[in-house]
Amino acid sequence: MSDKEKKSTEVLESKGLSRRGFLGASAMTGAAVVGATALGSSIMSREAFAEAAKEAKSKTHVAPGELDDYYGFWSGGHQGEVRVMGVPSMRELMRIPVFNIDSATGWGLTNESKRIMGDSAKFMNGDCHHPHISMTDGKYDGKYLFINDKANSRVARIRLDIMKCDKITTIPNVQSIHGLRLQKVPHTKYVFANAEFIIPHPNDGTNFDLSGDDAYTMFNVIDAESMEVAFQVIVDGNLDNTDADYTGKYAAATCYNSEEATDLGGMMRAERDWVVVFNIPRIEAAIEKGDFATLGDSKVPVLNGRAGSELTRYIPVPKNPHGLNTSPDGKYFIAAGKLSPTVTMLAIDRLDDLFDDKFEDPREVVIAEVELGLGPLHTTFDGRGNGYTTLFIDSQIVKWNMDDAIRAYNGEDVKYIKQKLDVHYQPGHTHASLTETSEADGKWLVVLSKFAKDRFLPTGPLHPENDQLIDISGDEMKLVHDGPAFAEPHDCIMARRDQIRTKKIWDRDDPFFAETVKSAEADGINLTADNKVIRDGNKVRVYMTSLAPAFGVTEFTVKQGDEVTVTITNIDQIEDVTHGFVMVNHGVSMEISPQQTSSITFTADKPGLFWYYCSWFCHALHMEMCGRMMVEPA
Ligand code: K7E
Ligand code: CUA
Ligand code: CA
Repeated sequence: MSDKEKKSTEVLESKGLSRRGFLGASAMTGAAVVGATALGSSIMSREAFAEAAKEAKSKTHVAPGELDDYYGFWSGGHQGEVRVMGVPSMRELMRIPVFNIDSATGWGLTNESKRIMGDSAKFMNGDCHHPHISMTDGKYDGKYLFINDKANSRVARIRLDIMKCDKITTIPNVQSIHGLRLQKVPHTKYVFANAEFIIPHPNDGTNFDLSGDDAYTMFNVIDAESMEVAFQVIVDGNLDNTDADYTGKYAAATCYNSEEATDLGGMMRAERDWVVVFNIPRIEAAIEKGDFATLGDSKVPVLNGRAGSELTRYIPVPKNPHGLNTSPDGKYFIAAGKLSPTVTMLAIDRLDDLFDDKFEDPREVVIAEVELGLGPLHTTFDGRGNGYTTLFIDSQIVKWNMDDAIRAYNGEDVKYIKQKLDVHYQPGHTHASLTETSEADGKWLVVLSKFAKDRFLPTGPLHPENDQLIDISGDEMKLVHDGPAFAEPHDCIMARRDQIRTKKIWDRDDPFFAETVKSAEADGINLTADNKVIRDGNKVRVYMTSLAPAFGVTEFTVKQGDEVTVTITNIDQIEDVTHGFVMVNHGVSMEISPQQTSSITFTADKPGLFWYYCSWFCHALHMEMCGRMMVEPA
């Protein structure tokens, strides 16, 4: 401990508070700054601290057997999955593997998941940032959740009725899908996905120059049902985050590299970069008219949306802007300044005039640009007219009133900043309950802090992050919970629990494993009844049922070098009775939930006897649920 720290600990202890207690108390009341320098003025009494802690506990406490009010979906960042959380308990309910390989469920190992991953199944990593739930009329419809993969330029869809990924699309002609949002109105027909990095076209190794017109990145729009890329729009600069409006007409994206530089210094040169607005009906009309080109082998319509095009408008905003968020009243696109201490509010109802060239200066759509603090990254809303913006450098979340911000921008003497609350530490995204919909309910706010430092038991050089839960239902923000998170939930989304309707057991005709059912039928197999081994040259197909606590086939024989496909149908009808299948020493593992069919293919490359067993605890005799594969030498 340094002298300074020792001193502060002494002072704290003399006031009946530990350093840790001080951190907690200060955070809970939103009082002043954390740290030894701010001692004295902001210390609560011991009683007040105990009272605040008790209140916080009662707010987030979801007793054993009780259910949370909200589903939260957290991105898993460069870990590649989506995590399902209960809010306000912040309990982790489930993990949905998407861009990663998952040993428990067999994601990335089973034939069903490999089919969904398609050509990109060869990649074992992903980097997901932005999970978003499909909407109808500006409200969550609970059908799908979409998420980007920055690492391998993909967009995935999760079916929320089964909480499994059912489609993954690699976006052609671009690198690194980052910002992702959905069309809100009339329904999520389109997924808007920003590609971040500028690349040469064609990118075939003949040209590495990024300065010419044949180097660019694109705004990508995916059909939410088919998951095919509907169109791509060439832009100037690059693209970071995006959001859509509540008319279905506009999407907007931040650009931090208007300089089109390849180095850090260059990307920070300009005082302003921009928000680019996309006019969706005009783009659709241009495609209708055949006003597009294609690139290479891709059939996706590519349109020119560079400055001067009728399809886009470029609005200068300061400086390396990052988050782009639509207020739930549908009035504003709000860009967070990142290298500028400001947020810029763009009036969506002025965009028609902007596109009709009624303004000399595109900055006419800027209705306010106000200072909030250092390093503003993302904004969320309570549905009562307030925005909440994370301040990365200040390690704070700032609550500000949008109407007051506009009045202040117009010269009135109003305080638009309502409160600043310390968060721990360096927050990125923030998300309030139902905030991306017209139903923003102003109850809970999650702040996803990038650094946990000393907030949890130490875990070695690699620390968890810290997802903090803040009660925003009253006038004051109150920090009520710290939740450690593994790398790196950039963003999360919360929906009311009644908005998500899940299946209890699988339907036998579920498309998730329909291909597997089809090929079994071609083998003359009735999956829910038959236990059979079919030999087809050096391919062996083993079909079996599982019913707790036994597999339908408990021994089978193959030849060394055979390609073996094991297809298992769980004929248990009881909710929660999931079986697993692990073939020892073969890298084979998968989940088979009630009424599900799962299959996995491997090579029996070693002669000998190999046990297989059930890996999901299903029965008192779960350990006994096993069988043997005999591999005869070639
Ligand atoms: Cu701010 Cu990828 Cu949404 Cu991270 S991005 S924080
Ligand atoms: Cu079947 Cu454990
Ligand atoms: Ca810049």
